[in-house]
Amino acid sequence: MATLKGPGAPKSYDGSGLRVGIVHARWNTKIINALLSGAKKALADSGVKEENIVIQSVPGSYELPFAVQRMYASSQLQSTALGAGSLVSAATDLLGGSTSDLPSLTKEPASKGSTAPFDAIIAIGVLIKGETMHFEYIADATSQGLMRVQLDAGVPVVFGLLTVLTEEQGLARAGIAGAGGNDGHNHGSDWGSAAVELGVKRKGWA
Ligand code: DLZ
Repeated sequence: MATLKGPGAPKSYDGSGLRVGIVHARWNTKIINALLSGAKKALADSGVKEENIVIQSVPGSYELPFAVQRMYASSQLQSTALGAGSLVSAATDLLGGSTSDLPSLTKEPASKGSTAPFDAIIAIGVLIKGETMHFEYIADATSQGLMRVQLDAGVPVVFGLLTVLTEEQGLARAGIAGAGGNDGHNHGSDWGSAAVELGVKRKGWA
């Protein structure tokens, strides 16, 4: 049945060629963990390979924009360094030399995953309103920061920041059974799907 809320009829995108980053805050861990699971499941359901999902954590939501920015920049650097490393290796092979003294960044990483820059990054945080103005400041700064990073870097940053009035509302939006107003829907799942859709579309918008 069609509903008013949510991203509309689901369309599936093939995420098998994508590399996706997730950065999550640790405040309100129970809700965060459920949202993270929902996001990971949606990525896997769209074909994103486990080895191409990189997860980092930060203390609180306020740290998310900086972490996303550095994570993306370092993935670009790693990709460039490895590309340069292959060229140096090929040139050294041609000259009959050795690459064993090259800086470690130019060597193949231990992971079997892709070394391409991230196609999308999901930022996950849960802000629960307290009695002071902290909530408003952090919510505003984090939202603005995440938007700025995605436009400056040209990489989709999925807005996985829940801003709720009570813990109960947070639990409900993470699909945790028994929470008030819970329809079983996990918003993390929408964020995983959004990352795949934007990651795939961005390749065509390059
Ligand atoms: C300080 C703070 C407060 C009051 N509430 C939350 C919250 O509900 N969710 C969250 O993710 N982080 C919270 N923080 C921590 C800040 O985001 C940040 O980690 C600290 O101010 C250190 O920069």
